[in-house]
Amino acid sequence: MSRFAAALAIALIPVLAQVATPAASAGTSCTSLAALTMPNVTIKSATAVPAGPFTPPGGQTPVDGQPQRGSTALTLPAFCRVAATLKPTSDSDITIEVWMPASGWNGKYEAVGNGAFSGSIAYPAMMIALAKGYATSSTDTGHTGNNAAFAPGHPEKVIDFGWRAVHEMTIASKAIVAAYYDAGPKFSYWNGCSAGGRQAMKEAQRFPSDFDGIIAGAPGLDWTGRAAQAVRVAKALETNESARLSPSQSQLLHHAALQACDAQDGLKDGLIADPTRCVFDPAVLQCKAAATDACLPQAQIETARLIYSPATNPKTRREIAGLAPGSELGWTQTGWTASARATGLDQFRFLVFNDPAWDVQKFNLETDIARAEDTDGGTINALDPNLRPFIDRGGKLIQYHGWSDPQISPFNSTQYYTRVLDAIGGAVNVGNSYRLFMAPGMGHCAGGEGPNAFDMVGALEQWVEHGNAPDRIPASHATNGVVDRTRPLCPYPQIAVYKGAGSIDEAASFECKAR
Ligand SMILES: [Ca+2]
Repeated sequence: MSRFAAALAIALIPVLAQVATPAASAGTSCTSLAALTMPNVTIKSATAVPAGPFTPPGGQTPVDGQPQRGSTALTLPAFCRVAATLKPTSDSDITIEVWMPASGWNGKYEAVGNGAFSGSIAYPAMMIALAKGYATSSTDTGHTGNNAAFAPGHPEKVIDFGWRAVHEMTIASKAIVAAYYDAGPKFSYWNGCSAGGRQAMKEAQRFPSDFDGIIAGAPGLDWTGRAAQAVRVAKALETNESARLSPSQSQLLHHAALQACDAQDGLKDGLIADPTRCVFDPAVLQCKAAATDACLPQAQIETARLIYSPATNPKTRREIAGLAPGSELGWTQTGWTASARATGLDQFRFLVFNDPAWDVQKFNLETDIARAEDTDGGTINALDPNLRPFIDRGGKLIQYHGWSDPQISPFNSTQYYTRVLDAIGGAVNVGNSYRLFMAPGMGHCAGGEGPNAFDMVGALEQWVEHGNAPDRIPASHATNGVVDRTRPLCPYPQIAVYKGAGSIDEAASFECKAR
């Protein structure tokens, strides 16, 4: 037991004694949590929220079960809502919320992740978890606002954002759950995508005992490499309007990429199942004479090549991934997504150069990839391939990534997976604990032309609680709310291979196979 945990246990004794029958008097026991004392934790409020429609601060609510901004409130069961401030250092100011069902708790804890530079509680994801019966929590990662202006002069806040806020939140949340129910969670899970996927990997790498199971969606694990790529492309296009790709040119490029690689995976279905084998040269679209809508000028060919192309960290020789063929419909006219550009710009001006006036035109490919990685020093980047401690304690990790992600390159996921195999001994050792599921045609955490809806939490629970490793995970695609295709997602490097009979829109017609 750590010093912190020992102090916590002592602090909890009087509280637990008061909570004799938590299920029968949940309201009372909820408000009594306000008196809970823990080192470096200040409980700000403990409120019994009645069942009914709930609109969180900021109005963010889930849409179709996805934690995106929406307009309708979700009806939630009655729950205990605890808000607390954590100060693991004198410069820390970490806000967390912990929500616990007043009745019908499934005995589990599901922590949820953030996006980009975070800076706010992920209420929509908490609402989804709570509605399913989980105790759940989220943190603002130690600052407010979705940018990195907090960073200069605040190295401890950078660490809080990098990994400490999530870890401290997890420790405090488990204690609050234990105090409320008079029993800690039977199982603890992490569920996050994008920045939340990066947080997932950080937990698996640094704190192997925090979670029994971890879901890492589209992880921004090469945070500085992604920042460099987005800024590299923005630099080339922001002052050179004539080299940008219009939406119709991106569409043209997308069709050409499909033309080159769709059938290569064994089935012409509008999806590139294995972009690692896709050899696509945008030059096939080069205008032969005067430019028309059906061809691309030389400048646009070069832009496409730039967006696909990897760079290299000149110091480590590690590849910094470009985007995959098939992702073109998600590109913006200045390259990667606006969020990727904004996050990249903030990384350099606030965290690398400590100069709010730094602009993408100052980016130097030869020096700044390494400089960004060195400056970070593994604080935000989640590149450590040693998952051995997490695996040895029995942890399970499901990682997923859309192949058409225009925001965080899917090659980040495949490259990291390969590095883990290299580091700790091959697929046989790793496959019982860590599996990667690549989703053809899926965008960033959601959306896209490919099947992009699935139940990762359910798959993880089967693995953790019943020992059923996910050999295939059912996924579906819907148009206007109507499912028009189902397809299994397969553990990488397997892909879903058509059996040769039956509908290509039915998952049953496919098997997961290595090619
Ligand atoms: Ca195909």
